[in-house]
Amino acid sequence: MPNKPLTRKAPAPNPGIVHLGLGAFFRAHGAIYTQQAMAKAGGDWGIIGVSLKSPTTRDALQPQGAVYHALELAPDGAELLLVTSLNAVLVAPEDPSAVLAAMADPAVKIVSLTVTEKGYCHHPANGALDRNHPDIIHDLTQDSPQSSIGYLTRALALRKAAGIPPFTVLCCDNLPHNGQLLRGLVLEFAQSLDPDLARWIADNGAFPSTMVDRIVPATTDETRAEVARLTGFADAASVVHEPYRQWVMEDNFVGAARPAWDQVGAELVRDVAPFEDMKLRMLNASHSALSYLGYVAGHHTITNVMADPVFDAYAQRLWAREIIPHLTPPEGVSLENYAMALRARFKNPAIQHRTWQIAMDGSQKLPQRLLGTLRAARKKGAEDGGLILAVAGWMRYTADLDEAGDAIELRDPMADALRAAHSGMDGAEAVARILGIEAIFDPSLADDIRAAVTDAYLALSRDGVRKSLEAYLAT
Ligand code: CS2
Repeated sequence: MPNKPLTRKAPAPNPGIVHLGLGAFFRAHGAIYTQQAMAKAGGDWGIIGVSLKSPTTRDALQPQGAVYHALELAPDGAELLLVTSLNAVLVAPEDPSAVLAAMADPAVKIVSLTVTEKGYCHHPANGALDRNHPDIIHDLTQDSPQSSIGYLTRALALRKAAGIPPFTVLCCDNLPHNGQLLRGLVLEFAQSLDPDLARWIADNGAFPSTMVDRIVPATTDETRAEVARLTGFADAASVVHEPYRQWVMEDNFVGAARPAWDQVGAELVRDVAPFEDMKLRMLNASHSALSYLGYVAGHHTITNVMADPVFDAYAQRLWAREIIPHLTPPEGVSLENYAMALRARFKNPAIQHRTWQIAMDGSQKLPQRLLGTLRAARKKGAEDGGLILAVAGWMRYTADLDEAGDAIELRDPMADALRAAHSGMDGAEAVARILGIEAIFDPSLADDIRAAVTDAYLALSRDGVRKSLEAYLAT
């Protein structure tokens, strides 16, 4: 029997949120929390989703009334949810003024974002606005924006002009102090447009920091086929995710206006920093380390990497001896238990999370995931061989070929600079050149780790990943 077309049965909820960056992560995380919060406590919190680049998600969602299935995959079974919290989907480049109008609508109280690290047009090493970024150059001179910073600031200007309060800006990307960081970027951009606007945003705006967590691999044809098999519907926009989820946010919203996320499992706290440090430096750090080293060694998914005892032991030692000692746990949380839970999540055989996907955009991820911990370890003269291997593993991944001799598909906004660093260079020279990229490495840290990273890089290139990990584990 052919699959039925998916349609919306009940009316879409009235909008209260605009979300920039309608990828699989938000559809499997924030959109579900919001749906549950509306079901529990009511409120007009329908979400206008905005794709900043491509029409693909809109083209998938629109014909089915912006509803889709989320498939939760546990080691021992699957569970389906029909997600109905989206109100509409816009594609920014097709009609920037429609996006600005939605953001300037007084009914909209929150603009949330998952635009990935590189979507903030900032310098990863120090968080400053990248004024040479083509989108920022464009957005400072043209009314119709391209970047998320441009959209936020121009929409806030419209609200100021209309005499309505700003929306709360809710950053949901894996960046340290993400709210504070985004506030700084928006204020810097606004200052260049109009200092009065910058002052108004500083005085009236809110940029709560958040920690978001759920493993959401990219949807594939196989997962779409599985959703069709389970539901009987052809759903072009389904997402898959693990059972675990966490959302911790600073309780700082303009006019205290927000969905009752706290009634459906989100934690509203005064200080997000310990949660975000724990997540970025444990989950994301090991995710990146395992992805670079695993990818080069020929492992396609995190589950496969973790099924290899050498990688499993590497991850455990990294958490226990090189990361946890430099963290302050959130109150009541055991970091050892958190590590054990991570290990189980990474081993979930139902989740096919590709190392290639996680390895993407390393230049934007390294500082907050690995380099902060490395700096702390160096300062104390603490053990850091696993962190060094992770950094060297990333550099190895930016070289041409993996260990099987296949071309590495490097995806990174700095790919050209990284490739150039390797071109015609021997290993030590390539490492020195990459460590010289100041947008990633602060120069004093680069000097401090040069010798160790060079040794690790040469060992990885000469002996291979597995042998290098074995040698590390033997020390
Ligand atoms: C991953 C994250 O792709 C990546 O870089 O480390 O997307 C990770 O799966 C999430 O942060 C989990 O919450």
